[in-house]
Amino acid sequence: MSIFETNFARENARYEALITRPNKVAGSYNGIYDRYVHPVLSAAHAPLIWKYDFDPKTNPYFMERLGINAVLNSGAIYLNGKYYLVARVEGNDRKSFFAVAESDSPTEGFRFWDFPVQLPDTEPEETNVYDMRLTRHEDGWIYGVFCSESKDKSVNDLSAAVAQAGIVRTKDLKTWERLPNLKSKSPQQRNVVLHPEFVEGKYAFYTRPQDDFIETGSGGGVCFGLCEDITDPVICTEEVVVSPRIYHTITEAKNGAGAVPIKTEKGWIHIAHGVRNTAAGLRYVIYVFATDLNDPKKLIASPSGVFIAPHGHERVGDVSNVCFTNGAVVNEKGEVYIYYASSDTRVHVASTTIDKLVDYTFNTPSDPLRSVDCVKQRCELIEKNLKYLNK
Ligand code: M1P
Repeated sequence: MSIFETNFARENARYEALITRPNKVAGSYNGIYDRYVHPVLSAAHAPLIWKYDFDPKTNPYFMERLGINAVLNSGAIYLNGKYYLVARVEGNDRKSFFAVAESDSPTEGFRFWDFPVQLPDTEPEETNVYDMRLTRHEDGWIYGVFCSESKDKSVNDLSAAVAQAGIVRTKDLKTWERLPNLKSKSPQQRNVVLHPEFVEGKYAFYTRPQDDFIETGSGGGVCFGLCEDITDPVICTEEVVVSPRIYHTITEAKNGAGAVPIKTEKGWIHIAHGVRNTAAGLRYVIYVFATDLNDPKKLIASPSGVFIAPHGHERVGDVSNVCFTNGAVVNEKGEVYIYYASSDTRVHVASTTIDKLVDYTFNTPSDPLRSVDCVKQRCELIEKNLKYLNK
């Protein structure tokens, strides 16, 4: 066999083994959700045809020509019995794009379609796109809202950028119509999510106003605003804070909406991310809050602290100490699958049920915000348990 043939056969076998590898629940337990042993997507899940030139004449060593660096923050949708992830794929060139991976199972077997999403090129200044949230809206469209990033030409700094919310819509995840970027009063927006239902007859967005590309500055947290016309998307109401940043909590530095809110009998459940600063840099974790069914900007439950934090090998990657989600699905059995990325490098899944998520959201005490009160809160639990044990 030629070098090309040997290398091709080995890499193809490795790829197929990876895609068909069974996944299983990991050992850690909290009663709230299960984690899984293997990521559901990673750079190694990128099809070989995306990376290699398959012609032995022009690529005798079977060498990567266009490498993939990472597969991370993934939108998710459950359609006609199949699970679809619209992942952020980052090439070796640092540019991200979107690609659809499909599976019959929520926890394994995700295989990318042959071609990535080819977004209509309607924003000439746009350099990078990432982190799509997929909303199945009651108007009949599936919307993808993502970060559209361009260079900030107002300052003489090569790393200065502007983040805006890009919007596309589709019926089949294959053909995508691009709508104008969302306009709001904030100079920058990232982590914008479209609510799945009309609110007061209007489209409703969870936004994250920010003064700067990295720092949210005066931005008070995850906000909510309405929009009259999705084809000319402008936030026409005041952006009111729904889930605030709070001193000495997991949202102190910033936070952002994550998965599209999940409708339950008790309220909309939001799975978001919170960021705090540490001596080792920013730490991103996933947290949960709930809003009122009839008024989705009204916060009605705030379970204390972390829902998912990076564990073990999840803690290390291109941007270490990060857990981030922008996609979760619910199937007809009431099972919930939360797709989260670790350290901007790979995508994992955590599974739970609507019943457990509701129990977690509405029965986990909220953060009393001071150590002394946290001790009281814990002592109350201990006293209750001791009474129960000594009964
Ligand atoms: O690197 C961590 C995350 O940083 C950003 O999130 P935020 O806007 O809250 O800082 C996003 O760019 C996200 O893609 C990334 O995972």
